[in-house]
Amino acid sequence: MRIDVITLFPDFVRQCSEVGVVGRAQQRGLLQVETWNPRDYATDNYRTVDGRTFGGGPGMVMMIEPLRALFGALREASDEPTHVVYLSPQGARLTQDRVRKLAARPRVALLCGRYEGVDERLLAHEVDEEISVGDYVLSGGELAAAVVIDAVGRLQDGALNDAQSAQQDSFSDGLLDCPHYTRPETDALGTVPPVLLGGDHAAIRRWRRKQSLGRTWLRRPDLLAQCVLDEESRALLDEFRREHFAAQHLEAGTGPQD
Ligand code: 4HQ
Repeated sequence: MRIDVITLFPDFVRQCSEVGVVGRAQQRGLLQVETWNPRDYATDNYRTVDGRTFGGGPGMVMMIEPLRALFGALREASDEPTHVVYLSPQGARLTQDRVRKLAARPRVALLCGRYEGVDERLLAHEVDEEISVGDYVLSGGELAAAVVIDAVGRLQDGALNDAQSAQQDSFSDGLLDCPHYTRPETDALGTVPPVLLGGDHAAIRRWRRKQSLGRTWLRRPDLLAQCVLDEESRALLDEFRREHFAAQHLEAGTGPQD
């Protein structure tokens, strides 16, 4: 897939996308990230890309004209239609579901705003989808775009090896990830759950599923409420809850009878 990023800071976005799994996906030709700088499409001597906001008040707004010219060039240069995303706190929250849908498209353009954002008329005309990476304010859309590139890039076929498999991720089934451990087996900080050392793969799968369910119940009940659990999952979650309450009573030196 190809991602075009429209940004006043192309070097920053490119550097963000060149590391790790997603950088490797680009080297393998699974993902292509290109940048477009609105400043290159400004027509005055100062290469102006922003103007004062009508109605007064502080802050600048990215102007229509350079972006119109840029989108003209971008669409001219693409053989396929491009799905255009504007990153902003007013957008729909980015979820793994949205990431999957974007990852399935052949071409996506990410429009990064600086200052107070982009003239609304340009957005209405060029943008297909507005996405937010969370309810906080960034100083520009670049970091949000880097988040999208990373999450989408790693889902490209061949980007992850078996060990990294996307199926094991948090959210791949709507649940949080289970805990992970590595050497040493025993440490001053504690011991590894024995089931993980035993080599009983069915028991390990069951334990991991139970932890995923339990952690989602403890930490993100909102996510759990969205899940349809089969009978085995409900049983595992019940088991987790019983163990959780038993451990709590043990800690408090009380029992369910108190
Ligand atoms: N901004 N999710 C304001 C964000 C943001 C977010 C990007 C700041 C756009 C104009 N983008 N500019 N949160 O805070 O995506």
